[in-house]
Amino acid sequence: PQTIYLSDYKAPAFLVDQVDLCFELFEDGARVHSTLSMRQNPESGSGAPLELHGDSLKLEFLALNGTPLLAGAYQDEGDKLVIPEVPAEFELAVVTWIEPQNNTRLEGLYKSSGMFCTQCEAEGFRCITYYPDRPDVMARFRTRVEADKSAYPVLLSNGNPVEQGDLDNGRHFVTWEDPFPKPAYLFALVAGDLLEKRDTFSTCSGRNIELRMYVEPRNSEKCEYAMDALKRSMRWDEEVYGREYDLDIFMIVAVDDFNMGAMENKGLNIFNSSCVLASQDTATDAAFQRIEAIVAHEYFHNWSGNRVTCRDWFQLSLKEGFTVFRDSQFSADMGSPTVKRIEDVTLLRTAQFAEDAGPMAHPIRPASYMEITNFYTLTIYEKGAEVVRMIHNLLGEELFRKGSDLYFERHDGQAVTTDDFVRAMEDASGRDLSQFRLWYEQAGTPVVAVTDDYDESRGVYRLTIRQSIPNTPGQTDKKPQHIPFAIGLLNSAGDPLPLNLNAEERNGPLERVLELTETEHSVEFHGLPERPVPSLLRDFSAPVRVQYPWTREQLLFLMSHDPDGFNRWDAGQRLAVDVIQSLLGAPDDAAVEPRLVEAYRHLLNDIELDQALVAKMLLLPSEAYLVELSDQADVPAIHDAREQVMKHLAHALRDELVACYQRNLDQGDYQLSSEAIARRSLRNIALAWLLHIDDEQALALAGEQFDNADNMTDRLGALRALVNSGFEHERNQALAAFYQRFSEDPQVVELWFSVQASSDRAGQLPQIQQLLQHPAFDWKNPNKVRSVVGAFAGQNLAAFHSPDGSGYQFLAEQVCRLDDSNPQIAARLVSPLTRWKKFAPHYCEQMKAALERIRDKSELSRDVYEVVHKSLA
Ligand code: BAL
Ligand code: ZN
Repeated sequence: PQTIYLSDYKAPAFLVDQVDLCFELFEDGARVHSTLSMRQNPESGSGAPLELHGDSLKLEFLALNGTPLLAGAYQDEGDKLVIPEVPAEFELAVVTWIEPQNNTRLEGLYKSSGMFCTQCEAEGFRCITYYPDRPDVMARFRTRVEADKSAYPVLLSNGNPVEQGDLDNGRHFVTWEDPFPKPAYLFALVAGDLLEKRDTFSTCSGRNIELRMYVEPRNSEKCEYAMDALKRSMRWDEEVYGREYDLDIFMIVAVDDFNMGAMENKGLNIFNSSCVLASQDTATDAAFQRIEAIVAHEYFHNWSGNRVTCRDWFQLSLKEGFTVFRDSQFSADMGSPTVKRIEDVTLLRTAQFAEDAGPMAHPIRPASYMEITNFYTLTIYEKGAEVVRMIHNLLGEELFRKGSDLYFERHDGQAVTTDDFVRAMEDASGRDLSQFRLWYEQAGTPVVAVTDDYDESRGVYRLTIRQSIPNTPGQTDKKPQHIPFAIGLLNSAGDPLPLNLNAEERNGPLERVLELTETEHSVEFHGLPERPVPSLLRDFSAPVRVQYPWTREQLLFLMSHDPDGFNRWDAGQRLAVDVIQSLLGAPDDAAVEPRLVEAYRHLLNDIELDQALVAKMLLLPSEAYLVELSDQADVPAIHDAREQVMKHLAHALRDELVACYQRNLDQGDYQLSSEAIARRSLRNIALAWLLHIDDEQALALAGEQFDNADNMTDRLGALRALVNSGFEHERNQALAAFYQRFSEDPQVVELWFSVQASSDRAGQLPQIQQLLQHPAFDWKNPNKVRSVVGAFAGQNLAAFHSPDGSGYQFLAEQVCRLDDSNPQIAARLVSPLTRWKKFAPHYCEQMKAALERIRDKSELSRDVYEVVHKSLA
């Protein structure tokens, strides 16, 4: 496959002003009539041939200005249609025949549970018709959809409906018009027998917007939460960013078969069912929160992505990083900012740092790619959001808002670059962000190493801070980056100290953001009668790894005294990591740090501290995070050490855990408040720990909770605890009962699969093989694949990294199998193998062999080719 370089970017030779589409939908295929009003781009030279992208299309007709083009007047080059000579302005008519019913890649137009739907980002529109399928070609779309009226009563596309009527043979049509020029990746079409839920939203300027959700009738009771979340998002975007919705209708459709989580098509967002449908009985608290965040994310794209879009796919983080930052601010405002920050950083440090240290590492604005769908990554999204967050923090709330207003105003209706975004921030604030731009160009997670010394005679405490950025594929000798590094100092009583930068200063602030710009930076704090304890990188002010020789004493101290909630949690995580790492390879009866036990005891008894934070602090660092922190990871050893600590804590704190469980039992109706979520979280953590040590009383509590729960968080919490216990009989009973109860609900069945596949007790390889044979498993449904194969390889680390290599071979087999039907999902599944160099030699060799096995498959897709070849390079 060809590599595409940012440095080769050229403006499009031709522009499209208007697209008129007509879709004739049938059971055996679809005919797509397209009429493009095109002209030469005045910004590029004349004389270039017209090149249109195409993928898996059957061309039925082609005409230029009304004259049919015969073979010889154009070249069909497989992925391109080339017409050597065209006038400066012209109309091109194209008719293609496609087969949505056989489209298993789920790119372009396809069928899911009997309905037609589309996914065009990044390059799916070319699977529908020949078109200049690049985001800097923006056109007005008018779309007529024709289909059988009884099978497909609902016919949707972008914009507003302008015409509809009946046709012969029981067919009907609806025509939609979108007044906003858009790139083809934002095109959408849906046709199906769908239930419509309606609501309205009155915008800040008093316009009434019709809100509509379309779902399969069986999901009728699962729409309310997403609809409310949509209204909250619309209001928030007005209040916080001054962004008002622009069309008269906003639609959301839920589909079961979907590669991504959701898609922000203009006025017609399409969602993976699992990211939008929810009810108390079927969705966990985490699912509700995820739905709120994704509904908001897709809605926010209407401005950050649709009104202002990307010039090319190298700029993907322009819309994704900014929109993730916006949805994360929104979620923080809707719940607990500290808990949201902990969740975001956990994902970043566990998975994005791993990506940034692996063979697929890339800057948030990559310089090259083979297959763009491989670049919908944690780096583009999550690190991209961290980079925007740093700009926000450097500028402050007010200037950041001024910058975003200027960005939207300056670039409304344009396709632009990340540099345009940064320039708007600079112009609005007067700040120079030239060095900051390196965050967009350099891959890899900066390491910030901190040392300190205290001069008792002068009362001066000095921090010396060195930054370095590791080499990544194709990038060495990196320049120092502009890192905002928030710090505070505490005295031995736990009070925050003023940060005086010289002997004259008296009442310095209690927190400072140091702006690191050089490789080495030194800063002195004056007027300190004793050696302080540093609180570093508060609220995780930059996406970096901090190294500092913390003692366990200091970590315990920060855990209970740091006024920064994030750093309190982080101190607990660092302490637990240190304790677990010290037990790697130790005998089963090796002593576990007693101060860790006491710290957890204190947490369990602390009813003053925000209980949502307590729930987060009680979670031990995950195996995946411990692997990420290792050099030559021996996963079974990591698993054993973590288990040893967990079991020790559970035994030592048994009575406190039972008390915590009892104290947090709900009285009254199910609620989704932060407080109620924290209570459920605490009691389910207590249950999980107790069942981990096969506590009989907890077994009874879990049984009762499982049978009587009035919500999915508690029912699944009990099921998960039973599945991860040694009570085999009860585990099997609960799994069978759960399946029987929910077998008709695909989303809950996905949970049922993933609870087993991610458990080292219920998800050993033979059991995984059985799950693949289960009648509810479906290779064509990405959610099912993710809930079994993805959960096994990504979450059940001890089983996946079985010393005999069987887990790796299994994954290689499934990747090869999927590559023929859905290469995008296949390429994502390869991910756990890509970091093979990070594991102990015995594992790393076998992982490499599994990658080679995939590499040697015949007719490998471009998606999988890129990941595998870069991993083996
Ligand atoms: N644009 C792809 C889905 C999303 O990030 O919203
Ligand atoms: Zn997005």
